[in-house]
Amino acid sequence: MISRRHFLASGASALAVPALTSSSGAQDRRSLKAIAASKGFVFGTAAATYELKHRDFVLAALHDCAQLVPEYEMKRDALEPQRGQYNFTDLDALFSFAALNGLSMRGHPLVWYAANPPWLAPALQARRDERLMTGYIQTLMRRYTMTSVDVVNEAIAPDGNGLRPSPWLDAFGPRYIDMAFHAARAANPRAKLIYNDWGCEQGPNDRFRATTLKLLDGLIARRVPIDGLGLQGHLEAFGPRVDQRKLRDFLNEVRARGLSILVTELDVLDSGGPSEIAARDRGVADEARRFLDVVLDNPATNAVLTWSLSDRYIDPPEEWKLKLMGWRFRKLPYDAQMRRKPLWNALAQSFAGRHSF
Ligand code: 9MR
Repeated sequence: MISRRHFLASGASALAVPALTSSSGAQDRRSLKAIAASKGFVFGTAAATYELKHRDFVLAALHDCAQLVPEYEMKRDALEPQRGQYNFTDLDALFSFAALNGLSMRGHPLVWYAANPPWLAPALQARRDERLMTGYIQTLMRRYTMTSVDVVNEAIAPDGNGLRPSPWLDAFGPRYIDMAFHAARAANPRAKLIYNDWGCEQGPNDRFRATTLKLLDGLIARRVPIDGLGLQGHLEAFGPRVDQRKLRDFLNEVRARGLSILVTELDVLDSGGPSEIAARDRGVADEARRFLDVVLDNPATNAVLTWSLSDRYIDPPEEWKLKLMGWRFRKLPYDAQMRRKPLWNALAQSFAGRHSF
C-alpha cells in the first residue's frame, strides 16, 4: 500500500500540475481527461507499480488520466503464484494510488489463456473444479472496486476461426466464458463486465469481427451478464490498417446489441515504416486518428485507455538496438523523456472532434 505520506514525500503530489511540454518544447496545459470528459467518455492508461516510481510519469498520468488499469499486477501469475496464496501488495498499491488521487480503476483480466501460474493448468486437468475459476473471480471482485473489468480476455483464435486453445476451454468447454461472467456479476453487481480482445480493428480481419459478433450473440441469447466489448486497439502505423467503413459497420452492430464499447489498450506499432522519427510519429498519429474518429463517432463508446503513456517502458525489439542506436518503439503519447508526441495531439484532436450525443 502506498501511504499518502510516502507518496507526497516523493514529491509526486497530486496537486502539482506538470509543465507538460511537447517535443518542440512548447508548453501546453491541456489535459486529455478533461477533453474526454467534456465529450462524455473517460480517458486513462495502463499503469504499473514500476512506472509509479517515476515522478514525471506520475505527474503526466495524474494530469491526463481519469482511470487506470493494471498492466500486469492483476494477472494470476502475479497474484496467486502458489495455489490459494495471494500476493496483493502491488495490486493494492495501484488501487491505493488511484483512490488517493481520485482516479477510477478498471480490472484486467479475470480469465485469460495466458499469464497463469504454472500450477493452474495441471490442477484443472486433475479436477475440473469450477471453483478454480469462480473462487478466484469472487476473491478479486469482492476485494476491489472497479468501474469495469475484462472478465474474459482474448478467447477468440487469432485467425478468427473459433475459440483460442486455453486451459479453461480444455477444462470446461466454451461455457467457461458464461461461467466467468456469471461469477463476476454474482460477486460484484456494480462493475461493468467486459469481453476484451484484439483483432476487430484492422481491415482484413472480417472473420475475426464475425466471430466476435457470434460470440456476443451467444452470450446475449443465453442471458449471460455482459455489459460491453473491449477493443484492445493495438494498431499498426505501417502494417494492416484500419478500414473505417468496416470498423464503423462493426461497431454499429455492437451498439445495436445494447453493449458499450471501450478502447482498452491503445497503442500504435511503428515498425516497418521509415526510419526517420518525424515520419514514424506522423504515421502513428494518423492511424490513431483514423481509428478513434470512427470509434468515438459511436455513442456506445464510453472509455479510451492507452497501454501505458510513455515509450520509456516498452522493451526494444533487440537490446542492442537500444544500446547502440538508442532506438525505441514510438507507440505511445509520450516519448521516453515524457515529452508529448504527435500522437498526444492526435488523441486531443480526435477527442475534441467528438460530437455530443
Ligand atoms: O504489456 C504486458 C506485458 O508487460 C506482460 O508481460 C504481458 C503478459 O502478462 O501482458 C502484456 O499486456 C497484454 C495484455 O495484458 C493483454 N493484451 C495484449 C497486451 C500486450 O501483449
